[in-house]
Amino acid sequence: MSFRTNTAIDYVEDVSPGTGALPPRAWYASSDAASLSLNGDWRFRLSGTADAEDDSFAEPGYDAGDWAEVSVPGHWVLQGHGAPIYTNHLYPFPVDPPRVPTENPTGDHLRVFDLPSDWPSDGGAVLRFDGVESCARLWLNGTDLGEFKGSRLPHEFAVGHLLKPSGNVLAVRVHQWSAGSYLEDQDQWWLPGIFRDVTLLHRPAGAVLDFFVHASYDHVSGEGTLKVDSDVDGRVTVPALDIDVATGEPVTVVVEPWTAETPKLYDGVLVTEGERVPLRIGFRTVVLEDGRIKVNGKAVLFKGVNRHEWHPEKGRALDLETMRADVLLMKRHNINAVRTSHYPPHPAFLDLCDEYGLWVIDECDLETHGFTEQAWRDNPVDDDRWTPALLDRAARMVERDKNHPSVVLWSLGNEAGTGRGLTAMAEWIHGRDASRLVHYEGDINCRDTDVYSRMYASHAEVEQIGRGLDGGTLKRRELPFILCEYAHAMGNGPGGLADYQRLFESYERLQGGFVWEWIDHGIKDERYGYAYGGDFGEELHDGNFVCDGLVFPDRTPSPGLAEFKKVIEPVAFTGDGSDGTVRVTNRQDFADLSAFAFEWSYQVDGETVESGSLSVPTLTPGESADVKLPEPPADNRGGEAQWTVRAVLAADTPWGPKDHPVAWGQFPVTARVSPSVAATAGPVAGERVITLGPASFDARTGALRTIGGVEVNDLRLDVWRAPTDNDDGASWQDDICYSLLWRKFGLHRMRHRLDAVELGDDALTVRTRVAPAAWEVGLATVYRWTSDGDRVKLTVSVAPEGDWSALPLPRLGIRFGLDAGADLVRWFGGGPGEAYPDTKAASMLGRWESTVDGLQTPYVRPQENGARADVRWAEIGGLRIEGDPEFFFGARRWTTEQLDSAEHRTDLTPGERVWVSLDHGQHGIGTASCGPGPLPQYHLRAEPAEFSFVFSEIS
Ligand code: IPT
Repeated sequence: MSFRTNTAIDYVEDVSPGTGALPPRAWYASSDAASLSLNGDWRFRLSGTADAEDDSFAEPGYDAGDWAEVSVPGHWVLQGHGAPIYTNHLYPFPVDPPRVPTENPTGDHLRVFDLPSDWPSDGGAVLRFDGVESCARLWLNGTDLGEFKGSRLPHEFAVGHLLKPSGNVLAVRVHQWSAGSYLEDQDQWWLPGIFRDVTLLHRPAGAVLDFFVHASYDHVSGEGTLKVDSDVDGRVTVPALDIDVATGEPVTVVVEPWTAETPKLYDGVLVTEGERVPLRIGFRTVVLEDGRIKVNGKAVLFKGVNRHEWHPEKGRALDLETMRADVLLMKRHNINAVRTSHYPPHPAFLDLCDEYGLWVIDECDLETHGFTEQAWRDNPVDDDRWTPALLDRAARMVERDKNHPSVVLWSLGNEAGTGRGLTAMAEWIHGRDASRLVHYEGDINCRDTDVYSRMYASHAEVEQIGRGLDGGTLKRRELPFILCEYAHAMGNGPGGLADYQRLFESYERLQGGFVWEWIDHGIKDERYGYAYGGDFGEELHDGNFVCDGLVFPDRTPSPGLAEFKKVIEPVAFTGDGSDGTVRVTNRQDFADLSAFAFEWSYQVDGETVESGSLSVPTLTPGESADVKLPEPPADNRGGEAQWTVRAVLAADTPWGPKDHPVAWGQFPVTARVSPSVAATAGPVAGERVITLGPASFDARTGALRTIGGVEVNDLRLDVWRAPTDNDDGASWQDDICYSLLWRKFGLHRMRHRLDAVELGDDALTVRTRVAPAAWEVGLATVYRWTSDGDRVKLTVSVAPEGDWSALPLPRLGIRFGLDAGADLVRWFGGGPGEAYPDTKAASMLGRWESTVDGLQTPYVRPQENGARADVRWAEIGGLRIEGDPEFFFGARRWTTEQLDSAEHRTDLTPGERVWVSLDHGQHGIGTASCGPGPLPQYHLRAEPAEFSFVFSEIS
């Protein structure tokens, strides 16, 4: 005998989007209809399976007094019930669509509420859920309202007939796993719960239902045409434009258009018999024309980021201030576009994009990436049974967000392979909204899409595409190109941003890209600081691949964001300054330069000696002008001199204060004079010690011991760095996992053989061979010390031996230990932040100061970090160090080996010494954690090298 278990939960594994919900419509906040937020503390009971408990809890009178509480919006796994799971693309359950595991954490949520005393007695009411992961069934006052899937999409239910003045019982059963989970395999934490708002909306008789604001802009006539289609007839007024028309009627007037650079919104009102709805209208026209995405007649260049919703304590339950923080940070870092990877965001985020000005690719809540493991067999997007669910998702996104001027492209989803379901979505979207373009990266031939989009293509390939030499279908060849993901910002990096930007600006077909990604999804955790995949005992996980953002989990900008800001700045300063002019270019697409004020300053040895304002013509987009610099100040003091020019905000703006820096450039005037030390002192051998000028050395080993009163230990050649995530690369591209190669050849366990300690008349020379066990490769390394009596100069010569051709060096320099009291660091060189050969654009030449702790970049998974580039001199722990040539400077309270073995920040504890690194070279960073490695010009090849440092004690 066989029997089927509980059929009452069949909906969980049903491919359909659900039953009972109202048709999707525009999301808006009414001016006058009452609403009641049901956010707050809800009673909560977790059970291990979908049917462990019956639904009697939904009955009025049920006593949930002994249940726990969770806050809504929220994820129960971040509130002490169960644990989050992180997988990139693998489904954390057996792939057997649409079946899900019997072990299916199910959260029963219960909330009893009264209506406010002034709640209107007429009309209806709607209960709106803005986001529930992944499947919910609900009851109001014991009546079953239905169930739904589509986690990051709104669902509304008509409930007016069920409401009572007081004691309403809203019961919601949420299942972590459902058929919908197969459609939601995004690279992120699996976080069940009611994670967006729950709201009860009064619907007066004659209220607005759905409406569609069509607001186009004719860039030739300068006129905008407004037409508001509304399910319920009414009037539309826009006072600033003297508009007062019936719904459905077009009206054309002269307007200021909306763009991300000039986000002009007109306030309006839609009035029906029963309701007033505020409108914020932005006039703009998006078209595909001449193979370009054009807005208001102009091709746009996306300087974008991929934004997941993230908060280190609340997961994807974001409050308005967190959303605003994202938008402000983006605007302040010159970012002009967001792809809402990989689902429609909280609707308030799009309001902010309208208001502050960001182009948006609004992406549907759809990813089936895990099916790649079975060559996409059974992929729901190519199976007609799932098509209603896909169309439902497309409609819920488009209908909800269609009135946002910021949304310029709809995206079908991410990494879902190809199939008829996607085609159906694209057709439906094109039919419903002809005023925007359709994007989907997986559609490699652009069968259904209006833009050719790729992720992580190398610079070389992007250049081929830019030149139109990439081939592909005829349709694709006529389309513009974007990188919907590039520059994987995991850990230290991304490297190569400036090189991508140069390509975007060189080829018209390339319309920019979206850095992957905005924020590290680290979870605040007492044990680790921030937790990542595997920290919750997941049986399958993808480690810290979830921490790959331009901002840390707490939204502190990482050096990658500073680099991106520099690379995409809206004003370029070029030329060499030597002829007394600098070329200023307006790199914006729409605005002139009138929002910016310009300044010059003149530095000698990094110190500003004079500054003033620079007058720059307002320049139309794309236009350049040669601007005259003042006469250079007479007093060069024989030092290294340069101009710095900057563009800052001329006045307060909604997103940044007056004087907020937006762009800069530097132009050398007189070159640096390298330090010179006359070798006038000679080494003097004592019994145990050799002295040379201010320095003393171990007589047997030639090892440096002191410089003046400063003790120095273990000074020696260093080639090892704690591999970055990009050095570690990705499993699917082993060939560029440099750290594998480095470890294989033992660069982390180099041995230092002492060959000779030679005392000459004017130099102490220590000859060594630095090499790993088991291999023939080695570095013949000579340390030559000279002194003028006050200072001591070390010249390091390195000659590779053996075949190093396939093996770049992680770094090449020296390291040494100083007393732990060393703390304050001052330097003249690149700063204020870290920089490596291919992440150096934002490194500004100047005088900088920090503490040792302040030099560290807190990558969630510890790795090489904190180098300052182009350093002329640095001071630390009583020592002054001058480089010839300039060097990378770093200092930390732990060794490279400790940094290498740490998995979380909490594994790093200060030791007895401060370890200083002076590097002649660093290997580039690249983005091989998902994408190309460093470009060849940033490889640190093992080649003969010579570099010097002059040490003196600071008196
Ligand atoms: C790409 C995904 O679209 C994105 O969600 C994220 O996983 C990113 O990679 C890496 O962090 S897919 C890529 C592995 C081809």
